[in-house]
Amino acid sequence: MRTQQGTPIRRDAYQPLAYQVETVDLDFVLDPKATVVSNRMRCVRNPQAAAGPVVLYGEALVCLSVRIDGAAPADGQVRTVEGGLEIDVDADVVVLEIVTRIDPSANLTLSGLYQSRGGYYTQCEAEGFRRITYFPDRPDVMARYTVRLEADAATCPVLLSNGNLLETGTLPGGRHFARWEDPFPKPSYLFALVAADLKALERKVCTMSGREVLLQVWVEARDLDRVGHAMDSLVHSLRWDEEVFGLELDLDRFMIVAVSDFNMGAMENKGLNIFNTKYVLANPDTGTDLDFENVESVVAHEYFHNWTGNRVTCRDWFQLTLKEGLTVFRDQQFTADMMARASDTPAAAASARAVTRIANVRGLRSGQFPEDAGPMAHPIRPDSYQEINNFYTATVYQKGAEVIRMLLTLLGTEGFRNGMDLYFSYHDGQAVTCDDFVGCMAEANGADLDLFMGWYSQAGTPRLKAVGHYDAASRSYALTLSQHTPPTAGQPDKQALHIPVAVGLIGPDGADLPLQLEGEVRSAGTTRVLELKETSRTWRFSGIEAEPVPSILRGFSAPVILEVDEDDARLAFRMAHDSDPFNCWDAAQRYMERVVLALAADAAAGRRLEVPQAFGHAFRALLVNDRLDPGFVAETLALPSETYLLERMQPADPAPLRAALIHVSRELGQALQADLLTRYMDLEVEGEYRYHPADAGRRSLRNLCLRYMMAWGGPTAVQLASLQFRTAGNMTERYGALAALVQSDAPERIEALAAFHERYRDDALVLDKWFQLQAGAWHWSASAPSTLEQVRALMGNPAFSLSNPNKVYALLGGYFKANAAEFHREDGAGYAFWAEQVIALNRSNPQVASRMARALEGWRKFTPEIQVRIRAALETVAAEEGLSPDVAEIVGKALA
Ligand code: B3K
Ligand code: ZN
Repeated sequence: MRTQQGTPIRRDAYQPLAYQVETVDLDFVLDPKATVVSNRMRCVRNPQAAAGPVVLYGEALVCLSVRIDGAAPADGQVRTVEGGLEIDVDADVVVLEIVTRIDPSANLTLSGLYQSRGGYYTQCEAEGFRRITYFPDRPDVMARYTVRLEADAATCPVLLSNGNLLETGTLPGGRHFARWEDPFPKPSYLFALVAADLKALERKVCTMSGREVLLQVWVEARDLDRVGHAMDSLVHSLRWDEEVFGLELDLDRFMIVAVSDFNMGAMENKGLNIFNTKYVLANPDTGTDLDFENVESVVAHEYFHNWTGNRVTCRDWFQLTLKEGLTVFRDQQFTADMMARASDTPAAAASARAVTRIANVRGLRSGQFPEDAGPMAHPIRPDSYQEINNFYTATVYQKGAEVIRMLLTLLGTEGFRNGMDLYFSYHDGQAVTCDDFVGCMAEANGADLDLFMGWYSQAGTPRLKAVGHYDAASRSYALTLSQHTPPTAGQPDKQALHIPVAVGLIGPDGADLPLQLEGEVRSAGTTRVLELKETSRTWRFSGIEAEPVPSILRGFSAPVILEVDEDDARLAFRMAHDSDPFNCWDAAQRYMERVVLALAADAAAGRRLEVPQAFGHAFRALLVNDRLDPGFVAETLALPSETYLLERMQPADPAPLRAALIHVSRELGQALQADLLTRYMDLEVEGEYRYHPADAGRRSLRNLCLRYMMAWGGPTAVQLASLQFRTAGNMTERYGALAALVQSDAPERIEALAAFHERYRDDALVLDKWFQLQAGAWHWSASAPSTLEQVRALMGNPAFSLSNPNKVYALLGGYFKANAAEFHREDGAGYAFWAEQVIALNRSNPQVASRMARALEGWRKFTPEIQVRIRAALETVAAEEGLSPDVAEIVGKALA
């Protein structure tokens, strides 16, 4: 049933199962070491499938008994096969009763049923349900569930599962039980249970059709003062989905539960979302503006899955982007709308939207572009995998969302909504494919999207080249767009894709020109979407009085790398005049990238580093422009991420890149000391903390000014940072000051880190920030201790634990993934440490181990000397006995 380990599972091998499950009745007698699960399934032959046995997957289960239609199985009727059981059945309908035993306390994988701080929690996506009971654990098996839970009443007073509560009661021996029923058929990956000592914040709201629903956010009692924002976010999400997509909550009760030990962000189990505490808990004293924003968007994301994922689900895991790309797109739109709605003026709203879009694209460029350029490159709908958990990727999620956004761009708001409506009208209650989704978009709009499907099958980031030519005699401007996608692992040949390219032309005075394409009778608008469907095509704009400056790919209308020949002066011009805020930001990023990479080349060659004066001027012009929204200015003045720059540097070399980044920061800090200080002083936010885009923008720019000041150094910067640290009224200011102080080697650095630790010593989530900040610390001065030594020392801190994913992501992830120059140190000690930790994690939690392993997958972009050292570390891990499929796939592909 399961192919041998190491052999990939292929998308084109999909076959429906011979037997589906109609109803499941589960009974859990919860016990830390010996939980007994009784499972009664009514299985029905699938007339569309080839004949075959009932296929039940199972992993880490002790089978206690099997009964078939109430009787013991005949000899040979039940076969144990690799990965589960097969049962031969003649009838069209059969009732199977299977009792198994599991050990939640020993389950460190955090997949299936496990324990966290004394409670019981589940995580079933993608294939965790088979670690709870034998089941056809595939998303195309949708069944109706009832669940009975029984546990110790003192330690687990709260018993939750999907759907509606039917009954509760007490039992002898200090035990109690609850019965739940989920009225909606669902795939097993959406099953959940929670049995723990929790308290709920509750709210009742009316849905659009006037039904009253109960919303609950369950947390440990001590955290109740931090759940208000999550509850508000849930209410906002519910309203937004009603208003924007006409989608209503379909249950009488919707629950969110927070748990400290969780592999990822959150999980959309039907009616019972389970969240990492990181994405539920936030109050001004413990959460930054970014935390507030993340809570809001993750709550929204999981809530939106109720329709895009749960009501309509995936036929198989290759279709993952069907629900993830679409739901990320929906949460991005929600965040942009929320930010805009909270803004005080239309200009502020536009700016807030741009800031959201910029954050999306920053994430794509630093997270997805490297993936597309490395050994894990895959289309948003992969063709094969060895371990599905490795495919919850930036490509499936973030690039998947960009693909949906392109559909919106091509079809318009109304056309897109019509496509969504058609999708639900055809497929509600079904498990479907990406073709079904795009088919609805095409049908609802009479559009031809055949070529567009290439985005689902082709891996790699397309290069879009733009070349313009102005002809003064005919007063016309010709714009030629060409596309080319470099080969990716296993996909040497690429075809042309359907790319929407939003374009504007800026006149010499900085104003957008009205656009009239050759053959049109009049001009229309100042931004036009050109649809590139071939390798290359030229568009001609007429009535252009003087040579314009083109602004290509406005709003980042496609997930491509834009190649356009622009000199520094033209970039500075666009920074000052591009009416598209995204492209204005992008011009600044391109300018910074060019300056930093040139300096890195100088550093590598041992030349003197000099920042061009014009760059300082362009930077200053943005810094002092108080007509611009501070949040937007903060985005434009923040250097491109090191991860993204490493991707752009050929060959990648972290040490000179870091030297260049430090040099640029110092030079800007010095040249602009006075302006930075003025801005810093002016941007202080008075009054009580509120999570609001305007305030968040001011705090963000103010903290950035502080970091530039600190980069240059000097006692004023240290004093200001210390003062901000000591007097901060909220976490955004406190953490911002700490992040600045960590750049210095003044005694205040140590004092602040100690004070922060002391204040939050019992607060796991805040301590994660403390770990992460130190793991990501740059080496600003020769006297600072090495980060690796610090990370090793921090692993000994009593608050650190390898079995808590948040701690691993903060400390080890902070070092491996967000501190390139320190991790790639010349002596290779960073890699030895990486191999040691990946091997240790592989034994307990393969999913977390695999995430850490991925830190080195892009190793072939580095210099030959660096590659030699990394190869040795990869080979050490590859040679390890008992490697999980998760880690084996990553290192195997990296070395292939
Ligand atoms: N669907 C889950 C992710 C499950 C990951 C399993 N390894 C969260 C989300 O995307 O909403
Ligand atoms: Zn999701």
